[in-house]
Amino acid sequence: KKVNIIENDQGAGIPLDNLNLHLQDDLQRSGVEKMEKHLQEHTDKIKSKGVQQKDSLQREDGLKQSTKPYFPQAPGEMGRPVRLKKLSPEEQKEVDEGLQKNAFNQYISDRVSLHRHLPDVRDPQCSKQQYLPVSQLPDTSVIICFHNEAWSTLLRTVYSVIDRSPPSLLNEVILVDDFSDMDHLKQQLDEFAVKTDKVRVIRAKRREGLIRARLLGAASAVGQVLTYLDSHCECAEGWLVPLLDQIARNVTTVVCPVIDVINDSTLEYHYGKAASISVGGFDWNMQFNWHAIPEREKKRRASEVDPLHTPTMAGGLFSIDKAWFEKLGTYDPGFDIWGGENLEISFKTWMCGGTLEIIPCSHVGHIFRKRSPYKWRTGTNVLKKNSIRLAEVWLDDYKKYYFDRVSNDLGDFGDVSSRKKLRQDLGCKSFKWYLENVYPEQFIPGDAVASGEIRNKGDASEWCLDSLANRAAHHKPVSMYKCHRQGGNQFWQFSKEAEIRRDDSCLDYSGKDVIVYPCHNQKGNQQWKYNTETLAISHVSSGRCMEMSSDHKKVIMETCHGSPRQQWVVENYKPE
Ligand code: LR7
Ligand code: MN
Repeated sequence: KKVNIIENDQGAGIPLDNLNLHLQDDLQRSGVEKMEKHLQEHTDKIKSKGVQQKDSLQREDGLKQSTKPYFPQAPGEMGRPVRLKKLSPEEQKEVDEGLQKNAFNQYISDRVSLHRHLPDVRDPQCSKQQYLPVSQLPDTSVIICFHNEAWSTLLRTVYSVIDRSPPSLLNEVILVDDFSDMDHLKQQLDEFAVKTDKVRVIRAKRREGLIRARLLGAASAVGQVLTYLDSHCECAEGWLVPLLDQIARNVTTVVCPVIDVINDSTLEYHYGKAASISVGGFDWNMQFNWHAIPEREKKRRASEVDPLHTPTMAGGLFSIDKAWFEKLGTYDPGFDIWGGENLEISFKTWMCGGTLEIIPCSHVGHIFRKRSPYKWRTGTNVLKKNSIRLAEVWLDDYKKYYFDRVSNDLGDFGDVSSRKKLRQDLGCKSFKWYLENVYPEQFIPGDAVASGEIRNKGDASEWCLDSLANRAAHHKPVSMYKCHRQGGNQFWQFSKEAEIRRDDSCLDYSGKDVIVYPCHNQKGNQQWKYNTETLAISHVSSGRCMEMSSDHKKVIMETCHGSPRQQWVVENYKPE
């Protein structure tokens, strides 16, 4: 059977009985009584008034809920999770293929309405925010770049924009095809665009990568504001006005919605309270990360739903005044495929006179996935090259902390002279200013006592202390791995405060494993001592010594006895 997802206005477009999904079950599991009641009321309203629905947060701005009728019981409605029943081997095959191609559950996405309703995820305090009338707001071109996106996720992104944006503010939706080869993204997509009056498709003539694809979109956009989205998003009710309002007040303000998580295996739409929103940071691997709102920022704002200053943005979802984006020199066109551009636009915005904010009353969902499903270029480390260009141009002397992370092996990163000139012509502030004023929480590795690998002397001295670099590795035991001299997961620093750390992650021992834990600056379980004569690394409060396990896999803590497996060579150790 073929699922008709093209004209999918009503539920999944196929009779519910034929769907092999745990519908009733999902309603009970996630909905509890509140959801059932909400759905019932919603259905009654639709029945009694045709399809018009009043939104409690509706204002004089033409904002209204999607007016499509819907089946409350349809899969994924109101952002509920969809789970599959036991599948036949053929169905399972289809699920697996979808996962393989997209790194999210396409099988489920294909069965969720392209116009599904979402709960109103805005904080109740948002109804008190005052926005300028629509007539005083700039209009926007929404630019969505994709390389081999699934049909249902791409179209759901587009429809969520059209269904939930005041028509007069939505100038156009530009779909930039970054040289996809999937069939449905060819003629079928052109035909779709022709049928709508707002959607345009432009196509890259070769694989450009998402950054140059975004520049292609910007070059042909006619709206006053550019709004970028990934190709697997869902804009929630009321998402656009709070973004444009903030730009209308000051064109140098760059704004991001709150990014809600759409689950990659159930398509559930998750959202949290305004107080639990995170702000963006970065580590010295030049990787973006999330943080709790700093105290200074909590004090600065009158309300939890006021615009939130953020040192960096995640990258994919934001609005920027088109002229301001151009003044800032858009993105470095030397950035290939993916990555680095999010930090570039963040640093530039702050350093060159603008402000970067997260707008708590604007929500957009994004399918977060655990791996990248498409091909990158082979032969070069694209992300590293982008990050080196970024550091060369924007980090001043601080670039050395990143270069340490890649063992100062810069390779060929191309020519950045025109980007440096751009920075100079704009008269942007220093990176030091940025760190002191915009991101004072950032750990600066400068005064570390040691930086580099930590190599064990036992069993041929081939084994190094190793961890996973990302935050997800927090609370995981640190382990041993063959030394590779590439920095990364084997890069450690001894801080003056006697921690063994990388960025915000510290080695922590509380009696069981040595784990990677957020640094707390309280010494305690995070205080270590290196003895340059015995080469022992000891834990101050327990008095035990770090030892490599006999299978070279684990780090164990033992009574100190000085055997080679308790001896460590700490690179660049220079005690004060
Ligand atoms: O070669 C490519 N060409 C493309 O057009 C590679 C990707 N793309 C498209 C792709 O189809 C997608 O729409 O670019 C978009 C981003 O790629 P994803 O979705 O594979 O990666 P991601 O979600 O991890 O992307 C995050 O980081 C990127 C690189 O820095 C971009 O900034 C993305 O926009 C960004 N996504 C978000 O900020 C959403 C929230 C994720 C977080 C944190
Ligand atoms: Mn994405």
